[in-house]
Amino acid sequence: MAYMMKLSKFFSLLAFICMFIINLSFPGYAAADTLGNETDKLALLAFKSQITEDPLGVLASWNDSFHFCNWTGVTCSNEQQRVIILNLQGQRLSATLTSYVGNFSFINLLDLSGNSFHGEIPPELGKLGRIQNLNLSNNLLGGEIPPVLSNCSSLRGLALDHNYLVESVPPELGSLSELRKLYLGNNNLTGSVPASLGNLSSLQELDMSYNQLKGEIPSTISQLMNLQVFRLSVNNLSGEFPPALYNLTSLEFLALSFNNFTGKLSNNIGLSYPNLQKIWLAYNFLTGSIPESFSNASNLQNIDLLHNNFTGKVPRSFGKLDLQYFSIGFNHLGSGEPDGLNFITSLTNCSNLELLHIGDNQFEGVTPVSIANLSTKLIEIYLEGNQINGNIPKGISNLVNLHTLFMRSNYLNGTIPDTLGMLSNLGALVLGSNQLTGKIPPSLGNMTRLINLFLYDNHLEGGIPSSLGKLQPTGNHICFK
Ligand SMILES: *[C@@H]1O[C@H](CO)[C@@H](O)[C@H](O)[C@H]1NC(C)=O
Ligand SMILES: *[C@@H]1O[C@H](CO)[C@@H](O)[C@H](O)[C@H]1NC(C)=O
Ligand SMILES: *[C@@H]1O[C@H](CO)[C@@H](O)[C@H](O)[C@H]1NC(C)=O
Ligand SMILES: *[C@@H]1O[C@H](CO)[C@@H](O)[C@H](O)[C@H]1NC(C)=O
Ligand SMILES: *[C@@H]1O[C@H](CO)[C@@H](O)[C@H](O)[C@H]1NC(C)=O
Ligand SMILES: *[C@@H]1O[C@H](CO)[C@@H](O)[C@H](O)[C@H]1NC(C)=O
Ligand SMILES: *[C@@H]1O[C@H](CO)[C@@H](O)[C@H](O)[C@H]1NC(C)=O
Ligand SMILES: *[C@@H]1O[C@H](CO)[C@@H](O)[C@H](O)[C@H]1NC(C)=O
Ligand SMILES: *[C@@H]1O[C@H](CO)[C@@H](O)[C@H](O)[C@H]1NC(C)=O
Ligand SMILES: *[C@@H]1O[C@H](CO)[C@@H](O)[C@H](O)[C@H]1NC(C)=O
Ligand SMILES: *[C@@H]1O[C@H](CO)[C@@H](O)[C@H](O)[C@H]1NC(C)=O
Ligand SMILES: *[C@H]1O[C@@H](CO)[C@H](O)[C@@H](O)[C@@H]1NC(C)=O
Repeated sequence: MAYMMKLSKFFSLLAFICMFIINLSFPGYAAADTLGNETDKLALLAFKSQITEDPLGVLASWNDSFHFCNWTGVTCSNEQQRVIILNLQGQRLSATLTSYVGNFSFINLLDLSGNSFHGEIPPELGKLGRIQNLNLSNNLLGGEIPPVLSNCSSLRGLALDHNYLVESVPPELGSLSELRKLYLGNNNLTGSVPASLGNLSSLQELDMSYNQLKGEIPSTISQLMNLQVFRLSVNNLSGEFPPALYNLTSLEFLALSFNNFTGKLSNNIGLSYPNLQKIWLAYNFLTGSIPESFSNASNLQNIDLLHNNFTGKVPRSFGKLDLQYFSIGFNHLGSGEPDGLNFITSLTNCSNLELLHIGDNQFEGVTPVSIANLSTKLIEIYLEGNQINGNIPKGISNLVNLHTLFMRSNYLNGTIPDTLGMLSNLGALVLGSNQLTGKIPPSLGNMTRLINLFLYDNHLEGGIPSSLGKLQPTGNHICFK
């Protein structure tokens, strides 16, 4: 041990002596540094020379009255006075990106997001060996993603989303072993999801939604053990719901809506994702039943399974979750089950529920009166397009924050409860195509925010109550016939 200490002391001393010698024998060391920061200044001036619009005048300070390290958006390292940050986020600048940006060899953060940069991404960015965050999101950039960005081996965040990028995602990006966040969404990317992305072992967030990616999700994705956010909505992806996804146990947000996924969900899906908060699978071709195990994902708040081919009963276990958003409309759920709506009673435990969409399914039976005990935070309820019979429960008037109540195209009978008039926030009341009888309650005139009132195709009688005349201003759509 003592021997080791001595040895390490010896090496420190040696290092010190060496530095001393280098400084003595290479006075050019300092000169090279001067040249270095001169390079940065040249690059900043080249960057500025491309700017065609600067409505906020952010680059006004970029002149010789100030050292470039004091120019707006520029941060330098203290000692060497090299640019380490260039942050011009949201400054409404319009320009093409000069290839000189590749000369900021000490840069750590380059954030040009939220401007109007156009043209292509210069491949010279691949020279930025120290860059940790490159954010070009929300611009007008076109062309391909330069594969050479994979040379930026320190990258932790790469955001190129909300541009007009085309062609495929370069497989080379799979070598960015430090990458935490990869945002490529809202572009026009084609081709498939590169299997190499499975090598991004540090990845926490992957967003490639709103592109034209096709093919299957590669099974290598199962290696992304730190992935928390996985978003591929609005693409042309296909194949069975990828089994590889069940290995992503860190997932908090899974979004695959608007693709062509088929097949069933694993019965154990909820057990796979202890941290899951949101799952969006709307507009696919998923079949089978909705797994009961979702209730084991105890952090789940937001479920969107709209417009798939799910069948069978809705598990009552959803009441165990603190759901905010429960959307299972446009499926084939509830067929032939007279008690198929009983799960609504279990949802009364969800005290933060804001949206309930079970419309356009095959639910039968009477609306449970327990609907009145759902969360008063509810803003939207969609029950339309089912085979629901019986009365509209009076107690629905408890749901004082409702903006939207859709119950059209069912077999509802009895009268319209006059208590509905208490829903003073309601903007849309859609009860058309049912078997409602009796008079239109004058109390509906109390719903001063009502814009859409649809009562057509029922067996209502009597006139239109004069109180409804209060429902102003113009632009209201009131339809009785
Ligand atoms: C570059 O750095 C050197 C040493 O820190 C300094 O003397 C010189 O003024 C700097 N040049 C510019 C253009 O900032
Ligand atoms: C440099 O910019 C500052 C701030 O915009 C301005 O006050 C100054 O007049 C400019 N100097 C030159 C030489 O343009
Ligand atoms: C930047 O400006 C501050 C004061 O405005 C000054 O103290 C500092 O020396 C300037 N930095 C450089 C690198 O010129
Ligand atoms: C990227 O790295 C490769 C291999 O290390 C090298 O040949 C190439 O010149 C680099 N490109 C850039 C733009 O730095
Ligand atoms: C990029 O910048 C935008 C704001 O313009 C921000 O919302 C986003 O989180 C940034 N992305 C990364 C990966 O830093
Ligand atoms: C993608 O391409 C289509 C046509 O190929 C075009 O209509 C659309 O605007 C493009 N979208 C983006 C975000 O570039
Ligand atoms: C996805 O489904 C749509 C609608 O059925 C179809 O038009 C499209 O060709 C499908 N795309 C793929 C890649 O399978
Ligand atoms: C998922 O993990 C299990 C073990 O935890 C492994 O046997 C299986 O091969 C993995 N699946 C995929 C698609 O990687
Ligand atoms: C899924 O539902 C759609 C629309 O309801 C239907 O056209 C299609 O045949 C169904 N597919 C399967 C596999 O059930
Ligand atoms: C409404 O329909 C239910 C079941 O379909 C029936 O039992 C009930 O008598 C009907 N009530 C009225 C008022 O028509
Ligand atoms: C609602 O309207 C009815 C009839 O138009 C009226 O008698 C009643 O007082 C109103 N109720 C409230 C709470 O405003
Ligand atoms: C770095 O940028 C390139 C353009 O990509 C220029 O051609 C070089 O002259 C520049 N190098 C220096 C030292 O400024």
